Amino acid sequence: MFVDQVKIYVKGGDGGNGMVAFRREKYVPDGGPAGGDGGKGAGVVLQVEEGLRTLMDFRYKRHFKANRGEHGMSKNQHGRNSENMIVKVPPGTVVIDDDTKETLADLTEHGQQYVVAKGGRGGRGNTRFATPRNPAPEIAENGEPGQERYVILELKVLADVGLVGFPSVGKSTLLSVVSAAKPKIAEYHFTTIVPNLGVVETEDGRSFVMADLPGLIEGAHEGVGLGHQFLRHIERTRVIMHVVDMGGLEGRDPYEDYVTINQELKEYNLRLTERAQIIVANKMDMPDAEENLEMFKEQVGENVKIFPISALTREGLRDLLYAVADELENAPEYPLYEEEAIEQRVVYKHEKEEADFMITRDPDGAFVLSGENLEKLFVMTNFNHEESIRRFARQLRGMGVDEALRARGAKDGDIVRLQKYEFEFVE
Ligand SMILES: Nc1nc2c(ncn2[C@@H]2O[C@H](COP(=O)(O)OP(=O)(O)OP(=O)(O)O)[C@@H](O)[C@H]2O)c(=O)[nH]1
Ligand SMILES: [Mg+2]
Repeated sequence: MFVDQVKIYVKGGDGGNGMVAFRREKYVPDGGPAGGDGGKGAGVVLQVEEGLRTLMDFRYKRHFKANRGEHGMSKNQHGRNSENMIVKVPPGTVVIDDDTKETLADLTEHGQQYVVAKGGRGGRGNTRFATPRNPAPEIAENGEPGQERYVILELKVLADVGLVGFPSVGKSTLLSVVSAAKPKIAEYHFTTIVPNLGVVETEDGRSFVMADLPGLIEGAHEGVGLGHQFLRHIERTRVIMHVVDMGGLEGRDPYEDYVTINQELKEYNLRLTERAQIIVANKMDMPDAEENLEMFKEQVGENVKIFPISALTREGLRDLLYAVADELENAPEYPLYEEEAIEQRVVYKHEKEEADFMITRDPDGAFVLSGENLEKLFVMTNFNHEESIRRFARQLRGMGVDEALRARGAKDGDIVRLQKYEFEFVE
């Protein structure tokens, strides 16, 4: 099975900062605290969109950063929460954490959502820190940082479009020029022995999956040649591109070929004839091609769509791909019964249990503090206010940081680093 895969970076919006402010009333020099809370940062939300078939859109945009919450304001006004950022994904998208390789979500139903990066909560303003003992605190929190990570999106794709035709008509060549697939191409028959899939994008930004199948010959439905086992793959596709060689080099008659292949499809499974079929008249760069095409047109009649192209010179591809994308928009799905029993994967999520902090030493002897919880506490501290800083020091003590530093041999005046900041260890 062909897997489309892309790695993206997601970051939830940081929460807005809480504010330190005081009421200013006439004749009251220092009113009560009046700093509002920051708003919540937006999450990055993956949402299933039925119409999408591939992860092509992520080729161009791989970074998704949601908006931060608005900062708290004076007069106890809270900052606004930010709206989640919705990122559309095709049904069948599996979300994997790039670090842990853990499956985070398996998105299948239209509209299904998964918060892939949570937004941070808003920091509290100083009003929230008022107590009877400290009625006018100069303490506010900064917003909580939004979650950030790299995730892998994976999509197992089935072909939307199947290329059928006699051997050597140019099916693999066509796939190779409209997608990044690199199928083997050669002038001998049955070069392709397994189907190759490629993601195709039209100039107007639509995309679909095309399968290049081994050549069919007369009797394929009975197991002649290689095509038989691959007729199965055609069953899944919703549009058939029937490639006909207009070069006429091997003395074969394009119309006869065309009739033979259609007969094979029909004998194999009647329902294959219900598929929308687009005729691709290939090798139009050859000397006799125009003449052959005219004759072919007369033979097949009026109401069959024919797209003359040359996979070699890449002529006519744009219109052909547009026509395929148009057909796909209207074509029904053809579920295979054997695929009904798609395994329903249950996703078990476990939040990482982590130590609150870690202590290491830099070569210069400084103690280095790290750890997700500690760093979060740090960025949520408003260092503009002495009182906020003292609160941070208390929180560190509460987490056992002082004790642990002492145990590692820290003495009064030693340097302690946290991210790019330095403190002095004070006994
Ligand atoms: N002149 C010309 N030659 C082409 C064109 N497209 C393909 N060919 C040649 O035709 C030969 C067969 O091409 P393939 O793409 O391997 O054909 P295929 O239909 O995939 O063949 P099988 O895999 O064997 O069924 C190669 O030598 C190609 O270079 C075209 O538009 N013009
Ligand atoms: Mg081939």
